[in-house]
Amino acid sequence: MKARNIILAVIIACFASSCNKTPQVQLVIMETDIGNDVDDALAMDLLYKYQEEGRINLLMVGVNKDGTGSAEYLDILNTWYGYPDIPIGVVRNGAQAGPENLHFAKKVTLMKNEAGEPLFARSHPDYDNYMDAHILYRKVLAQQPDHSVTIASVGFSTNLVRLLNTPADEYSKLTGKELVAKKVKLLVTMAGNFENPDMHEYNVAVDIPAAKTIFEQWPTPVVTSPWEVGNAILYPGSSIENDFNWAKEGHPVAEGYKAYMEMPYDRQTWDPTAVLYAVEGGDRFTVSPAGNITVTDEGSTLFTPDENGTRRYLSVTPEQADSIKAYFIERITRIPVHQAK
Ligand SMILES: [Ca+2]
Repeated sequence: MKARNIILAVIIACFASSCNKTPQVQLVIMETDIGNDVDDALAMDLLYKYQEEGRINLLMVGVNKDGTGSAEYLDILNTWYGYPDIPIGVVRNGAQAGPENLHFAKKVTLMKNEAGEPLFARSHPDYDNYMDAHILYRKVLAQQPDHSVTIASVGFSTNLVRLLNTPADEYSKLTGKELVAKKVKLLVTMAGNFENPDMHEYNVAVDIPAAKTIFEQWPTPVVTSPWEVGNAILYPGSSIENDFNWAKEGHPVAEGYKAYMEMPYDRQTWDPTAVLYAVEGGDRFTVSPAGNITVTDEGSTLFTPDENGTRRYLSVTPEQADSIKAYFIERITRIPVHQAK
């Protein structure tokens, strides 16, 4: 083939395979009540794996569980996975204000090695001085392109409502609601139950007024992965026992899993399903038509189809559940790049 023809062939091949497109790095924010249930930790693992693959830029993590244990555990995770400077914002006087219980994340922060030193390294151990999450959102969002950020919210909606209610400040002239409308593309929540209206799903029930505000007033599209989705996909305790032996000095997610309940147990993957949708979209799920979601005073979530609505919820067939479960195991058991060095 003559040189000119080779160049032509390459150009044609490029068009055919879209090789001229650079893969888009998604801008993602995680909002978590990590410490209450271990699925938040599995969800964080998924996010770090997407980050190391160059598929996302995790801009910040907001914590909506009171106390410093959650932030300290997230600092451990950020450090262990090789991203020590992902900023963490916290809640003060949130929905679970009061003395902090000895939750699984707190237990991991207290773990020691054989020499009696902390088992896991920290990077920013000034947890009492972490920024309020709803203000950190303003700082971070103000720097992003318009309509570019996806938020995955897998705990209570306290910080997100506080963000909506913020006034203009040093970071942006916009109100919180205006800033969200301008910068955020999509909010994905783990919340609600659309199979059983009598069930008051935990993330909704702990802060019902906040959940009401989010589903009824949040100014971007919202997709929620409800209780029944994560309930259909159980992460196997046998994987925690068998698939992490490569982590000779401890794995902060596997240690958290073992500290959460008596082993072995299989656990629902509520929060990982929300993260999966936030990053990869709906291909692995069944997505409802557009509609509206309301939250009752008791904490039930009700869906009304409406072609002009901006709310949707996920469901899974048994086949989809099996496929997502295998996908989660494959990704979560993978050695992070930072640990393989
Ligand atoms: Ca959670």
